[in-house]
Amino acid sequence: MGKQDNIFEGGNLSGLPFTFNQEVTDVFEDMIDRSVPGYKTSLSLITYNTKKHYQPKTHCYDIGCSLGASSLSILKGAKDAKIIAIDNSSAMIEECEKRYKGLEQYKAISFREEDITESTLTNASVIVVNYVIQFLNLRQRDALIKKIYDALIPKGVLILSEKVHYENRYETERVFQIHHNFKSSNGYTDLEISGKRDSLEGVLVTESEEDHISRAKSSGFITSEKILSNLNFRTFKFTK
Ligand code: GEK
Repeated sequence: MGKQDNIFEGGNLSGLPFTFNQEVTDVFEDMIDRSVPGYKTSLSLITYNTKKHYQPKTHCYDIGCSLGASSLSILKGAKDAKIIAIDNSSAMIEECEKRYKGLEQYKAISFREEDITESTLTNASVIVVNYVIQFLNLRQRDALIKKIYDALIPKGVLILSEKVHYENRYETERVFQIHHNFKSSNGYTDLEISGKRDSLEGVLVTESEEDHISRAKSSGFITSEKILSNLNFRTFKFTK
């Protein structure tokens, strides 16, 4: 576990947009755990669904792997899987290499510093995208979900987690308020919360639950299931 997140203690002093740099990498686990309700449950669901859907001699992908938490969850579900973990943050990938390289129990995971919009994906039975496409532009999201569909073998699954908003503005505001309280109860001050929100403006762009389902359907996925709903965060399982 890394350091405690106090990056926005003074608000967004520099006015800079949020990036996954060294400073964020150093506190990432604390940051995601205190900011994303249901994060740990999403990891358990990855293990559970990998156990159910992994098919031997196929790849599993962890797209936007950060520090590899989803990769470790995949590995718990399929001990003989070959896992390819991709992230375009050099700080994140360097930290993964430092933590896991050379350790026998993690040799199934290969970490790649790559922009996922340019990666080639093949022969997969399980692809995990845990809170990542919210950082891509809309055209890139369409192309990525289609690329994932094409890379999956029949009965393969995409497990997708995202922050969402509601079509109804009042519901968005209501849940936004409860999410704010969730972060406060995890020790963030109002200044920290608003500082991070400013820095994420235009960087993390949410869509509605329906947007994600309709994108998956138009990419070809046959079934869609909502497997986790916690405030304004969702996890879906889409099956080919
Ligand atoms: C987890 N999945 O712990 N190409 C590759 N990586 C990208 C791209 C891109 N174009 N855009 C963003 N990322 C993890 C948590 S965090 C979620 C994922 C969050 C990467 C980015 O560098 C970061 O590491 C990750 O997506 C998002 O289960 O911070 O809310």
